[in-house]
Amino acid sequence: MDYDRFISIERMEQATESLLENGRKVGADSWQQRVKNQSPQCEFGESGTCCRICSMGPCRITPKSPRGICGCDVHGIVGRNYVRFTAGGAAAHSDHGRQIMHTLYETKEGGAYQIKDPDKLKRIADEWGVESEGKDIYDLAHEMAYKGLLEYGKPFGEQLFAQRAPEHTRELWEKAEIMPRAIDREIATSMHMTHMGNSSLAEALIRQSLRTGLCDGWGGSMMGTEFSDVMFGTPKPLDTTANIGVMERDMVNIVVHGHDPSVSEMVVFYANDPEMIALAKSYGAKGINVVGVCCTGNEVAMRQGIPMAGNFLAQENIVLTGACEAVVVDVQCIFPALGPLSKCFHTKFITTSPIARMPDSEFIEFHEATAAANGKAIVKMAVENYKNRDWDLLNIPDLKTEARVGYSVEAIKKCLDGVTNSHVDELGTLKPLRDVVKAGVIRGAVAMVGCNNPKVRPDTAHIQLMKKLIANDIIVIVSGCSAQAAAKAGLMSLEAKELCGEGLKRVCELVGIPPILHMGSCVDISRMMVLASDLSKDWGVNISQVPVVGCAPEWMSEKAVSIGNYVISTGIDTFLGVDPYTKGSSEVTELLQGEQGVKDWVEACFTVETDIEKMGDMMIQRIEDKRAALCI
Ligand code: BF8
Ligand code: SF4
Repeated sequence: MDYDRFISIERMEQATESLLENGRKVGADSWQQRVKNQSPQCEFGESGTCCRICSMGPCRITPKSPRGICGCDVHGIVGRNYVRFTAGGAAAHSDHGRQIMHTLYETKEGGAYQIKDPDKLKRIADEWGVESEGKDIYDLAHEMAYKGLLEYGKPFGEQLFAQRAPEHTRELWEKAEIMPRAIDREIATSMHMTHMGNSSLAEALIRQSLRTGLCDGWGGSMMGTEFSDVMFGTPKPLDTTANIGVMERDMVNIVVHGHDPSVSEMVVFYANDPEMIALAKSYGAKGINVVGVCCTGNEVAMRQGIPMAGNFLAQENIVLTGACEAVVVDVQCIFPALGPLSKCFHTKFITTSPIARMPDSEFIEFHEATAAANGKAIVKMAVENYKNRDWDLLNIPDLKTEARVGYSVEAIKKCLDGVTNSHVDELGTLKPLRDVVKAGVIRGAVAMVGCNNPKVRPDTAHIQLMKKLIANDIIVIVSGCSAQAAAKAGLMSLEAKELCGEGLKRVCELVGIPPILHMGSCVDISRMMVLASDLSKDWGVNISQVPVVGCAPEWMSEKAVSIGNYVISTGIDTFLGVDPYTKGSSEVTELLQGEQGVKDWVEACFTVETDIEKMGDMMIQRIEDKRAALCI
């Protein structure tokens, strides 16, 4: 199959339509149909004004009934719902981080999990005050894993990684009383505060939301990212492919989906095992093709060059091709619909985590200690399923793009350093980036993140905004499903420089980068925090002054709310395309979006805007305002 330079939304939609047609032949359900079944959606839920925290409720706030049975007003109800939304997201991200720390604890010489980036481990040990000199690298890994796990429940003190933030940011956190403590404590406090008969003061609830977000972004997520790099390698630029056409007609297709790379790394390893490849050939396949969906897809794309088959709302499409031997999932963002859907085809739906158990799946429990055997069993099950394919149902749309991925902070510094020869230290420097932004060759940066949501025409907001921003010389850094939207459209190829303004185009040519930089999965938004923090220190200005904004135009998950809280707490204005169920309270809306709340505490706030063109204009304006304030 040839590669497409760029793929339009319309072509992707036509492909989806042909896949849905495939599904109709076998009586498959679809999210498109379920959206119709669920419409109209509940307005109380949407505005955040329904409380069912105790069984005197549910209480719904209307002009006729302005208080719940306990007397809680609308601001308390909306605020409590918002804290719980955040806590759910922080718990998910941080538990993923915890899993990574357990995997780190299982590393050993010659074992299933090893240390691929020992220098990074030593650097973090140094930051955490752990002596690494003269220690066996695996002893150090185990010591660091133990110390990292204590970050979840230590009785006193703040998150160790919070020390990375600039002095000024830390002062703001102290003053606002949002410095993140132990991760489990912030999540438990959020649940406790919102129990019936506790906090109903909106301001206190929003402060706790920020603090809980921070324990995720500068705690659990950051550990997830940093120690995944230590074990699986710190991403460097590499080429891969994207969109549904990465499924191969004559190969065993295994889709890895979810978030935790501990599982997918093993699947990728055994898909390359000569014994497994020989087995696949014995069934008539040409080999084994592993492709990724959602953030697991990002993880293995960034480190192994595994093709990215699709993002959140494309997950059913993968099965609908009829070419999928197995969908192997770990945790988060997995549609329970995949169970019944896989039954309409020959696909094996393999769940692996006790955290994500689903009906109609085959459960192969994945343990760090037995990872190799588990990984091999999964690949074998997929290979043996090739013979059950119904060739009449095969429909792989002809859509495939090229993408360059792998821009960790380390990789970005190295790329920039290579151009200027301003070799400062072995880790490189952000000075060239600062200089081109100062000179106005690049006007600024947008960190675009988050999901798809049927409330927004899938991928349109991501793609439309990215095109507008790069045309205006604004570089875009991406993660999660936003990254995959870019890759599917071809915006992550070097060719995408043709869509840029003159300044950004020159930089892309000189440095040899695409204008949209893939920084990884959603836990990797912590990379963006480190980048912003390093840039601000290098520049000698506060993070809130750097011409950078955040954006989640199609977000849907609790994790995205947690992310939003830590991104604004870090000093980065953030634009949302979907309201976080807060519009029912003028007080909560003012705290999150106005001048008097979070803006005052942490120098950044949210803007909610559903008109995409308008949102793009507002982000460009915000970047220009920040430039003007810096007199650049
Ligand atoms: O953590 S962007 S749909 S896959 S929540 Fe989920 Fe959203 Fe995708 Fe990754 Ni992030
Ligand atoms: Fe109703 Fe108050 Fe109970 Fe919520 S906590 S359900 S508002 S009585």
